Amino acid sequence: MRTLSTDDLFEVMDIAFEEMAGCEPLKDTPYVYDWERRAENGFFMGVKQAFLDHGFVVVENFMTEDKVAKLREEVDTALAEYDEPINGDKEFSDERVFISPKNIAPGYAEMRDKEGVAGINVRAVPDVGFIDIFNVHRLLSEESKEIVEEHGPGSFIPAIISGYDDREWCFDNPNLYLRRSMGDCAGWHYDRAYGGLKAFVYLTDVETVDDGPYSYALGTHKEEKLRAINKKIGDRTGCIYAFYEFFNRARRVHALAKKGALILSDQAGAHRGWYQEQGHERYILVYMIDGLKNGK
Ligand SMILES: O=C(O)CCC(=O)C(=O)O
Ligand SMILES: [Fe+2]
Repeated sequence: MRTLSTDDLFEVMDIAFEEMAGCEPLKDTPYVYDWERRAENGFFMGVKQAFLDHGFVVVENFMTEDKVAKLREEVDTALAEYDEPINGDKEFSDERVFISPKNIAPGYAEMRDKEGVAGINVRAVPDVGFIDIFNVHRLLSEESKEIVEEHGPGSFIPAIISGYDDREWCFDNPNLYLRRSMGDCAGWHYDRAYGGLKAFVYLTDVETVDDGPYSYALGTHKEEKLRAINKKIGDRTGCIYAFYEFFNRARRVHALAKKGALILSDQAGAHRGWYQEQGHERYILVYMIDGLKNGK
């Protein structure tokens, strides 16, 4: 009898978990589109269908290179200005929390949720070194604020997500993620505290897995039973994020794309940032999109 390798064993377990949960098979709808082909028949319906089927869709060339460059330049300037550690949030941050205006020192959740506070936070375990810039628009020029607006709430995204389910969607504060040489980070998870959608725009080329792409397990957004099984395992093992490690690996995709690409993602599905190699950096503009049910 052939002995199973660890990889084989995990593959068998992944499939067994899906069968136990009665998952839908992976759909073959394409999940990569090109904004430059938006005038072609079926473009918008294609993007919409992909998002429904997979909970994930990539639209390349969504932001032009000059606009990406402008945002990058201003973000880098802002980062260089906030080099004074102010406060540490024990649960989610290491000791480097930089905020504006400088006399307010909120914690992670407050910066995430509070409109008007631009905050730069460096995360602690399990995302050591991960930099969040909350309310990034507050640090930008009027021209760049407009770029942020026109690629989020002012773009085609509201039309794509309207009728997605019974929730009403509203754009929350824009954020920016920066990861540099982050070999380790949180594993596969869903967003427990934040069950909504996110739209990401890459501000760096993320063309190989070494760049630490955003990664997604297609179709897992709809698999409530599978998510519940995973949650139980995560709770029992003391995982501090919302564990969603077990799914058929055939579903796993990496968003590999040049700067300017848009990724639309349902955060109820299994996702993670991939491991990054030394010397690689990744900037992402992030739109949080909240789902309201009956106005709540
Ligand atoms: O791309 C990453 O680094 C992880 C992002 C993530 O988990 C999220 O935005 O919810
Ligand atoms: Fe997440």
